[in-house]
Amino acid sequence: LNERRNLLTAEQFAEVILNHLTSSQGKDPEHASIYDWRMALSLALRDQVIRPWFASTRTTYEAEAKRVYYLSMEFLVGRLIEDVATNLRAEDVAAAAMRSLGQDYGQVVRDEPDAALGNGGLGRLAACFMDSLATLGIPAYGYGIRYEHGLFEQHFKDGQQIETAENWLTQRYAWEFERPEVRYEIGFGGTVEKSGQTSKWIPAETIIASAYDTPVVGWNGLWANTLRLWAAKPVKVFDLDSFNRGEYLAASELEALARTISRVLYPDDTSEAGKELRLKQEYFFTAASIKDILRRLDSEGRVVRDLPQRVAIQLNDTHPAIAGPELVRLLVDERKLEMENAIDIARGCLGYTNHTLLPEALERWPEPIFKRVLPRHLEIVREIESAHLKASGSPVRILEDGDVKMGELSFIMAHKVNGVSALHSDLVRETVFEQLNRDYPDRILNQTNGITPRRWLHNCNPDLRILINDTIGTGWPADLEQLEKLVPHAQDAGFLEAFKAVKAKNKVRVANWLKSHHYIAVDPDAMFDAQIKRIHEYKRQLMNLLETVALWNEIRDNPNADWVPRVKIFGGKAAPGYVVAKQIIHLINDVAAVINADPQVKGLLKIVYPENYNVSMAELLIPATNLSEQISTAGNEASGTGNMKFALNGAPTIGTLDGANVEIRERVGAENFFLFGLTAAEVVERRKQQNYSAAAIAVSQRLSRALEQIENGVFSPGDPDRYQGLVQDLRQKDYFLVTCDFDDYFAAQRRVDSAYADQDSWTRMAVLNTARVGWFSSDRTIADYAKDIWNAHSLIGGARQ
Ligand code: 26V
Repeated sequence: LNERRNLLTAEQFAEVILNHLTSSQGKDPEHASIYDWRMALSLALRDQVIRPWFASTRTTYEAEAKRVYYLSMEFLVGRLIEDVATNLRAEDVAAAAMRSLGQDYGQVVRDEPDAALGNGGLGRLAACFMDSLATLGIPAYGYGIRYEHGLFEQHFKDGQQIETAENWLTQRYAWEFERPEVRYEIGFGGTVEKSGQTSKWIPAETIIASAYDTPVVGWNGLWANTLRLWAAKPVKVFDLDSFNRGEYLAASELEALARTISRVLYPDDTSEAGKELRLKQEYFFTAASIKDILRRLDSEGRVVRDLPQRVAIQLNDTHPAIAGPELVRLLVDERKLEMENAIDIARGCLGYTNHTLLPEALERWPEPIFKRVLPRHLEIVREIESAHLKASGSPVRILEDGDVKMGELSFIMAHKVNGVSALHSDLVRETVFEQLNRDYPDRILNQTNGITPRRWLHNCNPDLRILINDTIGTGWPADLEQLEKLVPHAQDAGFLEAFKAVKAKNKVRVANWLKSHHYIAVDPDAMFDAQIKRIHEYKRQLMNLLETVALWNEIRDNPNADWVPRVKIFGGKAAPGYVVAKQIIHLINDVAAVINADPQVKGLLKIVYPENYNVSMAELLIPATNLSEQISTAGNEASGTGNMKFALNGAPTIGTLDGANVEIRERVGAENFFLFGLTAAEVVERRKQQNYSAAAIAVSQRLSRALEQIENGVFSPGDPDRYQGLVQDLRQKDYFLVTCDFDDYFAAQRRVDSAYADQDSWTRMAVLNTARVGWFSSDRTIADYAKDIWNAHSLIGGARQ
């Protein structure tokens, strides 16, 4: 196994880079741009991944090992240079090589655009899972879509969000290999031909799914898996006849139409779009992946009866739910299995992860659309439904109210269904799938999310990495619970001092970046309080902002009190069609403009909201944060993973008992977590009461005042009515109970202030957060999926070295 890594010296590596600069980029050092250098470095690193990649394929084949297929509409990968370099343990060699070539390694690293093929938590989780699958040496493929345009770029104009197309593929993507020979025809529409017992789907249109492979290397370079992304291409690239007739647009129309399927990532992660194109995207990448899986099975001389022993297919939410009907279709229509047998075989392979309970995010497809795009699959869904009704006597249907319900379909077609935190899995059992849980009592299980410690500590927080290495050794990146060994050091004044110094340095780094990239001055000695995530009502950025306004009032009323200086950092995008979320963004920026210009709170309170939050920005901000805001309405955040990233980097949480916050608090200790707010059960009860928000506002002076200021235009003097609607909703409905939790939140923030004032005890809290969250490594999560759902195994003994 150790032969897998090709350890080069810095000199040798520099030569490889230089070779790529000339041979791959066609430049000499005198004329190379930073892009050329980045390509050369990336390709040189990619070269080093090939050996473990091939060796992993060979090992898997020889061991006849079961493979895991992770089907996900989103992979929010971010940058890869540092990730690959550190996993190969070649970061020093790479940096030294670049230095010897006269290049600034850090600058080249930061030149890489994020691969932003995801919206948020669900997509980033898929990327962390790919890292852990490779680190654990589990044979696996990630399957997804090679979007031409990733998540839109966010700009602010007069405080409002403007979206522009993201364009990562205008530059070559250094990490991928195009596989023109791996292509499948994917059909849409058409009719179903019957003859006797057999059915055959005759699609009306066909496009090509074409594979692009990115190797994903694990820690220590011992194993590499493949992320295979599908691009849509036309069957016929160009219509020469049209061209010759002078119809130039028509000549390329086929190509443009086909490519539409993989053109753009859907930017809405809550409201069910119900758009035909989205269904086509889902079927496109799922069908290509299933064909690829069966082709591999065939090539290994296996029969489809072996599928459940050979193959585990995990559905990342319902987006690839059509995998069930598609696999059944291929087994029945093309391989002539009996329907019920085919359904059982498919179920033996499939697992389904639920990531949200929000009703508007649960996918349902109107039957007419479904039938138009996938006529044969609709028939198969009916067969699946009858088999389920017959076997279980359950009243739950897949087809209901004219819709195909993808959650029910996924549940019924999967042998295991999991939630993503303990609380969320309980709610999955008790709410959306209550009846199905009774029908299939052993199907639901929990798999609490995790994060990769390589990206989210080792790489993003180099000074903390060094301090931890010096204190407990270097075993932790592959065995994160070793961080427990830091616990005794929480009593060591010298260690606390060093830990605090790391945080201070990271804050200076952010302050400098805010100055140079956003022209904002912040005091690095102030508390950095961050809420960075998608803008959603249930995440309650609005409550955070109201608390900021109330604090502003309080400081102005008592300017001579002992205030703890704070910088409130917001980051995040709103779905382009989510009007309320966009108003919240506008309001954050409006409030920031007023508060930041107020001399009375200068040095005490500041709001910063850098535009275009993404994975790379998270890597910069998280290590510099003192306080992590995880304040969703209990029962709504399935897990959260940002919460884990902050705790790991020494930022205690202010939060509700929601998602994985519950488990984080249990592990770090209640005394190291600032808890407030209604519980999930209390939220349900409160919603039954009449006028709960009016009642909550009536008893809170602070809240009333802040709401009045916002609705009277204090923060929008040129347009005083701007936020009437937003505030009216809080007064009259407030579905997410911002008003009900406000006072408790404000009080918790003041407990934070006092705790922060004692810097020694605050740092001790921060250390204990880092020390006790090792369990939230995605290595643990993946090991548990492998054991409880996939029955898949590691093919490397010594990953933890
Ligand atoms: C839904 C839809 C609906 C149709 C349009 C496109 C689209 C895209 C994504 C989604 C599902 C979003 C669900 C999601 O991201 N859930 C988050 O998953 C994280 C990983 O498990 C978890 O930590 C977050 O709490 C949860 O909100």
